[in-house]
Amino acid sequence: NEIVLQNLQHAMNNAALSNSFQAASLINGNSCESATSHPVLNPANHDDVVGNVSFASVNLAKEAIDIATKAQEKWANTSAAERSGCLKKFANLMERDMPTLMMLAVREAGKTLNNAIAEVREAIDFARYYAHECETTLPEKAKGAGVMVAISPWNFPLAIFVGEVTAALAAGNAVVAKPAEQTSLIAHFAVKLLHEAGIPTDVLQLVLGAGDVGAALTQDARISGVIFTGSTEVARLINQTLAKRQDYPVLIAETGGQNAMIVDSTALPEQVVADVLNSAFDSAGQRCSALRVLCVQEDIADKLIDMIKGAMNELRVGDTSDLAVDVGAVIDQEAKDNLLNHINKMKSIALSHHEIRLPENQGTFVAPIMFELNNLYDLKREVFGPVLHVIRYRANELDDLIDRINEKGYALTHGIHSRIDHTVKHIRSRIEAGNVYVNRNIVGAVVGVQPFGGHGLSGTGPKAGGSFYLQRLSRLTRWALPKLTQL
Ligand code: TXE
Repeated sequence: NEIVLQNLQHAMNNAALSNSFQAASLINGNSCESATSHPVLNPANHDDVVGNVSFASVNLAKEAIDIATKAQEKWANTSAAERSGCLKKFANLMERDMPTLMMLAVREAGKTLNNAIAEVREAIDFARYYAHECETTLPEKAKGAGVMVAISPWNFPLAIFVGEVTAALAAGNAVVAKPAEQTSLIAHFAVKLLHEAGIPTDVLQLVLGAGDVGAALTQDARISGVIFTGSTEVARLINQTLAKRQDYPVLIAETGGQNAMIVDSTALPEQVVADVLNSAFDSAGQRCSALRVLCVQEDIADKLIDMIKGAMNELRVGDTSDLAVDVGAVIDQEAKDNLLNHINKMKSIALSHHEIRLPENQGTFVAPIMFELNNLYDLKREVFGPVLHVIRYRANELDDLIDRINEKGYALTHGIHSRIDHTVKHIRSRIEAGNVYVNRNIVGAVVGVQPFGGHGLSGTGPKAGGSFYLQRLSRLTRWALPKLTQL
């Protein structure tokens, strides 16, 4: 495994040397540079300039919708086999260019090498899965919904971007894609591959920019809907915009979580420790599915918390171009400032905390930290980084604990560690979640096998990588928007 990783690292280094990364919006396939461009810095090492990006104006965003609107019918009338063929070819092209895509995931988004491999594999799985769904489950009469806007975050800069775009294309939509401003380079690279794979340049437009550009796209009355992954706040704004319309636009939103893991006194401590570390600190905690609140039964709490502290001390934090590193930098200075703000507040509220030391560095690192809290109410908002909160509960407080977790309103991922079947069944039946993980780490989607998504404040469904996704993106049925209170 080590040798495979070293070979991949070598290929990535070559990809970095042979390419200079410039990204601009792709409107009808033309690269539209603006007067201002800005450098993209590696979050782990600000001396490493990964490339340059130029952002679109709101006018350019409108032009993208013009072109996509004209192209949609043509695309909707292609056969499922043709659309599927392009997506399969795209998957093969991602495999061909895996070292470059991984290198971008490491240097632009701060992924570890292992996470970068998983990222590219998930993107390939999404493309193949929706290609397959398009040919097998989508009725031939499905003609898409129209022009879909796909807005994606930086934390899975390739997998989520590709999942949204390929699903919308498979269902026969024209697509205007707006990736997160922090990870424009990898999205630009992916769109070039989609065009190379045969997706017509008028059917898929790439618009680069921040929230102002995203908002302009969602406010355009010509679009038929939005696929969004990101914060609950922005999802709410988009929902409000679309709710003003009379024509049932589609909204698929996948947002944040406040994910808990309940560990009872029968759990295997060694396994719990490994799963907690992975669930809370992998990707520097920047996963919507990451573990935020560990709930430990009182009887084993002292022992387990001590073991977690010991294991945390062994975590290696640093530049993810080093194969030995477990935890990389957080995405940017704003994310770091938000996290430090939360950490400072928590230090004055928490019963205790355990923080690991950071090595000297040039990047936006936040040291993994664990807080022990008196109760769940002390945790007000979602935190998006390497911060774990722990609370204790007594056996007779289990139902109350579940109620308090549910009251938070997020229903995304939760975990259970227990060797008693009855306890597992009981928690499962009461806890609100999109996905529940039993006696293992909390992970995200496994495309086609374990569709992923939440409800309540965590999203609208349908689950990504599952069989209803393409139905929602086609004009077969009219779907009401989620209630505003849900988001
Ligand atoms: O998300 P934003 P950010 C959550 C997590 C995190 C928070 C902030 O809670 O703390 O989001 O991350 C675009 N109209 N997750 O700031 O701001 C924006 O340009 C239209 C959960 O990145 O929601 C980007 O492309 N679009 C998560 C995308 O929305 C707008 C993944 C997401 O940005 C817009 C990442 C607007 N008004 C963050 N404003 C998960 N579920 O995995 C911004 N955007």
